[in-house]
Amino acid sequence: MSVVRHNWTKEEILEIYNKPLMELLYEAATIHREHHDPNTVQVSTLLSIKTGGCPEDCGYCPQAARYHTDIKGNDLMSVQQVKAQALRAKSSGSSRVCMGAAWRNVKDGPEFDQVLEMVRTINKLDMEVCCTLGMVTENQAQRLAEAGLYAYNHNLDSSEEYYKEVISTRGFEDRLETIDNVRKTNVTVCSGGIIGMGEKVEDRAGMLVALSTLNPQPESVPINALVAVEGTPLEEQEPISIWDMVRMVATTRIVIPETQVRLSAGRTQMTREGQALCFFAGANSIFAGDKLLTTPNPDVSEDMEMFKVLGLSTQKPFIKKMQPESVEAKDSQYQHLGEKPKWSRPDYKIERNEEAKQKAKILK
Ligand code: SAM
Ligand code: DTB
Ligand code: SF4
Repeated sequence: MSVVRHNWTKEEILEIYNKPLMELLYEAATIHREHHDPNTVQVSTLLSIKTGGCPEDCGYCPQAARYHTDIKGNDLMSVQQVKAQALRAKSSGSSRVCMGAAWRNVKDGPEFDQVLEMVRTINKLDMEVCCTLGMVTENQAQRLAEAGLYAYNHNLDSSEEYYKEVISTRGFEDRLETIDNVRKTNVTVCSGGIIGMGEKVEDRAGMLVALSTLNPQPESVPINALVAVEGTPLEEQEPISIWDMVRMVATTRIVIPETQVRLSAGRTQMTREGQALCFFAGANSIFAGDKLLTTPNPDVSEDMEMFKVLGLSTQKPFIKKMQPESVEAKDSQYQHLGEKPKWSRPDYKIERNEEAKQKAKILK
């Protein structure tokens, strides 16, 4: 049985990533089988509960207000709308719902209270509930935990070095702090990143160093292929090859053996054969539904057909960790503290992101 190591070095991870492909696949698939059922895949449905208008400058993101993209923004959804969508997701085979909001950070107040109610509502449907709402303080993470949140997604996105080329409005260390705040609660951590943003293979390895040396390691690691959206600073980025995705998935499986490796954005560009290789290499989760947050994703029916062809079945909820209990708002032991997360690099600017902002202004 392979042991979980928290001292991986970049050199070791690069050596794994660059192995002859057949060696890499064999090693990853062997480790995958030691820790997971290779024939089940967790299906999670994304719900964009608040879309667009985000003040951040993440260079890949169509929801950043400063870029000129074609998405339709929305205010925070109602609890009833979320419940209806969660029920639909459950009936089509999802065991988890991930609610995303285009926020820089969580702010205490009525909108956060509404999100807490959404968490309670979905947990009561016996589904795993995940949220990705930007930065959170420890008190906010505790309130989410108390409402019955199962997982919190906050990605490192890239290596610490390349991160600085993509995002200026918050730092890598701010992200680590949010992950740390979540870790202080019973909520599991979901953290991964994006490949295909122009980073080097060394940056992919660097991101895996940062994730694998967290102790405990994240319970879930999404690997996204960049969806290059027109109007964002990364609009002209060439799509990555499937081999890069397979190598990244396999390497993640080897260095973070117990995690759910989530084959995330970019599946519309992958063939079934390509995705099958990713599952063989250790991916055991996907996002289902014809939309991710704002960009397209394969139809659920296509995914279910793929599962049939590959003999895969869908993972039941709460098999890795018990279902949390939801405490009602009136019984909560936590107060609104009105805290703001720290911001480590207030004056830092990325030229490419500034140019995209200027271009968006001219186009308006
Ligand atoms: N606003 C919150 C935040 O940034 O933490 C939550 C939502 S954000 C859209 C969640 C993650 O989606 C990002 O960290 C990034 O990894 C991924 N993402 C966003 N846009 C993407 C794109 N165009 N292609 C691939 N992944 C993307
Ligand atoms: C993650 O790592 N990928 C998902 C989820 N976590 C929130 C989001 C992908 C978003 C892709 C771009 C979009 O659809 O807006
Ligand atoms: Fe905002 Fe999140 Fe998009 Fe960054 S990734 S611009 S924080 S929605």
